[in-house]
Amino acid sequence: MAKIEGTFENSSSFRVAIVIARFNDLITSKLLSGCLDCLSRHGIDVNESSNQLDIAWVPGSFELPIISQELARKGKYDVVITLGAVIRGDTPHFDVVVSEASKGVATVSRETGVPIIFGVLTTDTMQQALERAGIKNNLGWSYALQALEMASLMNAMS
Ligand code: INI
Repeated sequence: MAKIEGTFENSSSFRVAIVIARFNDLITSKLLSGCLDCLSRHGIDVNESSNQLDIAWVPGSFELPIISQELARKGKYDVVITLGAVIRGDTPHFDVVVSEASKGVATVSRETGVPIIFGVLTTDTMQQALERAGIKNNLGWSYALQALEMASLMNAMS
């Protein structure tokens, strides 16, 4: 029996791309902080001069898939992390943005073979988003951890 799983032993060697939405940047910038903290604590150079990390900004979560696709196709990254925040409020636009972002990210990941982490908060209120972006917990940290696990798991599969 083969037990195939990701570990955190070689995390410091991975090359990571982050694609982050400017929409709701009060939230997404906090997710980014948590994400960078996790990557840094796992040995990844997150400084401006890093050759292990690139960060691309997009207007909103709707645009996450296309830029993730461009980055994944470069063959340079072990994993791509998307960061966004879609807050329901009263608008049906919410469903469109969330649906396209989630389906798009899943499709790009399967088609390129590069793991792409869906780090998009989907909440009913700004308060809930703030709670998940640092007031109670910072899910950006979790998304980075999931990225390192998936990068390792993909290596284990090859
Ligand atoms: N983009 C988000 O990331 N979050 C939102 O809550 C949001 N809302 O509510 O509209 C949002 N819209 C912008 C969208 O992602 C695109 O950038 C825009 O439609 C241009 O394509």
